[in-house]
Amino acid sequence: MDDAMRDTFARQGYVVVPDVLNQQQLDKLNEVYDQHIEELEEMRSKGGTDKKIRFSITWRDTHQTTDRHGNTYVGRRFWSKAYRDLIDNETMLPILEEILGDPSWGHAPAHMPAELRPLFRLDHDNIHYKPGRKPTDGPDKGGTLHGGTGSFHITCVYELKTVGPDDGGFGCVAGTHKPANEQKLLDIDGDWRRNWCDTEWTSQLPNWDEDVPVHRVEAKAGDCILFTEKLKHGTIPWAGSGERRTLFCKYVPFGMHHHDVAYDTNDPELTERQKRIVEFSPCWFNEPREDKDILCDYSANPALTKLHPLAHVESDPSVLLPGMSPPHIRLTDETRTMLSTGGG
Ligand SMILES: O=C(O)CCC(=O)C(=O)O
Repeated sequence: MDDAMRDTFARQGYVVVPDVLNQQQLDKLNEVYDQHIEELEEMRSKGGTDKKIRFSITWRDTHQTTDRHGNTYVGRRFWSKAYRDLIDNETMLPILEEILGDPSWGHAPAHMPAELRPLFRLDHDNIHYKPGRKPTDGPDKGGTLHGGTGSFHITCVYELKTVGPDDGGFGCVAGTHKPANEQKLLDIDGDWRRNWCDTEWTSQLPNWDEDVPVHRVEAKAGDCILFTEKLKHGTIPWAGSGERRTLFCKYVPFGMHHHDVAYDTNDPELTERQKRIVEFSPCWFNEPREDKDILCDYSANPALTKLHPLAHVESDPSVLLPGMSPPHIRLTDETRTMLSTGGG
């Protein structure tokens, strides 16, 4: 990451990294994507599913997996080599290492030992598709704003087709990854989560604070929008005549649970580095979300909840870059009490 990119990311909470994927990579990704869209169209025509909704293409081959730490779960696989290669894309890898490894950005807990800092993890990934819009299509409401300053994951958004200025897709409220700006948004009267963007089908609240502008983010096929999930962001209704084909890879620092999709680390097609990035951490600085534990059976896998000996209740804010926020260390009340009283 050069200094200009670093400054942009620090100021806006996102940056567009140009030309991350070349034409050959795009062709390979799109070719496999085509096959899955065909399957989807078939399913939809049988099931009568609404054609206009935004959706994730989530189904994958899954396999019973036992990882290096002795945890057993059902793990998903990637569609093809082109998709596996996104896990550790050569351009994004050093950027991810820096932002998830250096606690000054507010993603890695300050108490994480230096040797663990480069060991970020792919927490989960999503694949989004929207068909090109036709004049006969009904309204599209897009999505609500979400994300918040206590988050600690960051996302690589790979565009497989160009997103033009009025097409829609990824949008955000620039700068709201910093608590002072987030507060300006929270102070706006009205339902700013829903009414954040002017489009044919949605409108922004008239009293919007201009200090926190909404950005509609354009990108060429092959660009990667990198954003921090501290930033308020959402989906702008799709108005493009072409398809939206977007891949989201969501990464967390070492030892931080977020959504915790399990991957099949025994997939022989993964390289050693890819395996390392998709496998669960051997011990943790926070604890799993109770509402997400359907993804992985933590009770059967105690190693998925084993705390790192240096786990703390809070991350020291003194290490942060100006204006940034520390990660929220999610812990059960019981663990908090245990750590606060010097146990463990
Ligand atoms: O690009 C988009 O549609 C927004 C994605 C989003 O909201 C997310 O990844 O959390």
